[in-house]
Amino acid sequence: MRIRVLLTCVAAAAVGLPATQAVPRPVPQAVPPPAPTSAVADFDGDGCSDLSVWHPDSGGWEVAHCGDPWPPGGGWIYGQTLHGPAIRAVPGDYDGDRRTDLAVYDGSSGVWTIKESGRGTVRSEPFGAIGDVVVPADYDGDGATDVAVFRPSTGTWYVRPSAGSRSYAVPFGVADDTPVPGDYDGDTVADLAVFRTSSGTWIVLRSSDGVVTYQGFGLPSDRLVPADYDGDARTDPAVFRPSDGTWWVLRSGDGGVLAERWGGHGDEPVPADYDGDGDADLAVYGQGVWRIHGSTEEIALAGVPVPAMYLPQ
Ligand SMILES: [Ca+2]
Ligand SMILES: [Ca+2]
Ligand SMILES: [Ca+2]
Ligand SMILES: [Ca+2]
Repeated sequence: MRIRVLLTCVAAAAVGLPATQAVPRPVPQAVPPPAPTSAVADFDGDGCSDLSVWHPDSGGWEVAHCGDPWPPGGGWIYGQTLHGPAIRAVPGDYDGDRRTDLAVYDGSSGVWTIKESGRGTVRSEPFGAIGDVVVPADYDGDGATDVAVFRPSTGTWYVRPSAGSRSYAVPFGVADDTPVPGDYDGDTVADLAVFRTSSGTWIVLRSSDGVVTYQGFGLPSDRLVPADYDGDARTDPAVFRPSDGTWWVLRSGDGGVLAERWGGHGDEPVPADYDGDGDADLAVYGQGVWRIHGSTEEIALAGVPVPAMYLPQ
């Protein structure tokens, strides 16, 4: 739209219109929706997830931008954040510029430290207590990740909306639940959701209508890997079974179930949209090597894989 406005002004000047003549206003266009839910670990904001790792011992981040030739050249970036035994990476787009920000959470103090990609500034926010589980997501739908925690002891979610409204608390879930926030109803607002391990049930509080839904899917021993695998902009309940490397995905689009082996025992699931086509790709990381579904290439990049930091803990 910016290009169109510029051309209009240039055209008016070229034909010698008086300065007071109104330049035709551009036709309002729909605001593009926030980045799809599958665009995790997208440090340059091009819509595809970047191969990236975080080093807990040094606080260093290494990012090889997707689409760049391997080994990484100009697209390679490197950043530094705090490190220590209680520090965990919490990547997200906290300033809403569509680029993932380097961010960490100190579980011993409840302080978030975020290096905003837009302005390059670092901000610290105390939000959380010892024992809380971090659940950053876009709960107010403004396109920016919100700082948030789930307190298992009380089953309460605490959210600090990025749009500036007051922090709030919502009781949803019980102590043994695993929080699995995502946009299950596709309204671009993250839904509070938990996986009830005792029964293998996904319980979602839909942001669109406030209705709570229940869906049995997965076993207590499965790894939880919710993402948008069918590309309909709705999070799909999904699990990775470490014992045999099978992915089970409950597709939101047609309600069908995808079961596919990709990876094996000891591999860590790292689903993300590595080719930028709008849906999350099955992918695993094991012993420093990445294997992405649909690619015969195996890529060595060792550290804590950043896409895994988006998955439920
Ligand atoms: Ca950002
Ligand atoms: Ca937000
Ligand atoms: Ca939603
Ligand atoms: Ca989906």
